[in-house]
Amino acid sequence: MAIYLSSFSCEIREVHLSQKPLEMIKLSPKGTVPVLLLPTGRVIDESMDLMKYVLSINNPMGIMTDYTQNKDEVDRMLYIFDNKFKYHLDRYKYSSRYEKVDPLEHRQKALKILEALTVSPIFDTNKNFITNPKLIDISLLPFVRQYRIADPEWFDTEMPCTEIKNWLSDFLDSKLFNEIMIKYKRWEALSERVYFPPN
Ligand SMILES: N[C@@H](CCC(=O)N[C@@H](CS)C(=O)NCC(=O)O)C(=O)O
Repeated sequence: MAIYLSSFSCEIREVHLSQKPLEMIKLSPKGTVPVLLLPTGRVIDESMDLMKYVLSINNPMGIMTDYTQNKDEVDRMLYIFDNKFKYHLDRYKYSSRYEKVDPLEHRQKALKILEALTVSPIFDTNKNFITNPKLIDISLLPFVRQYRIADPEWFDTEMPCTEIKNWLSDFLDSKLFNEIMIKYKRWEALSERVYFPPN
């Protein structure tokens, strides 16, 4: 979303995490996606660094205004989601991969974090996501989307936090989300180059 919104253009290589290409590991041995290779040879392999980089070059819609106006609170929330929320999300969504975890306990702990977000000054209670997305939207909504996917029926019918439900639903219906969710074939050394956004 940050690449798309910044009108940055890049070659995109779809990677299967079960078969990471050597070309990727050579650029970034820690083996996580995304990995962005710049023409200068610089490699950016943390999603937040990547977002901030492309948006610092071109930020036509003022996506970073929440960050410039309230940097400490945005950083605090990003940290909580990257660490605590992700921790509970993994144990809720993939509980069988962990020993002795109660997925519902982790669902509840993640819910508390979502509730805390809704009372933070950076949470846009006017829900301007569609016309006016902010860094906090494009960085946190993918986590919330995963939280819903773990049990869509519970999320849609019983999850008590309506602000979060509406926020996610605006996102899932948005042109932005639907234009960036493109299914790509796995990249191989001899594949034709594929560009994002598509021409
Ligand atoms: N802190 C990293 C985390 C990236 C991350 O964990 N990405 C996942 C996919 S969403 C991944 O590449 N996992 C590696 C694996 O499953 O082997 C970032 O924000 O870029």
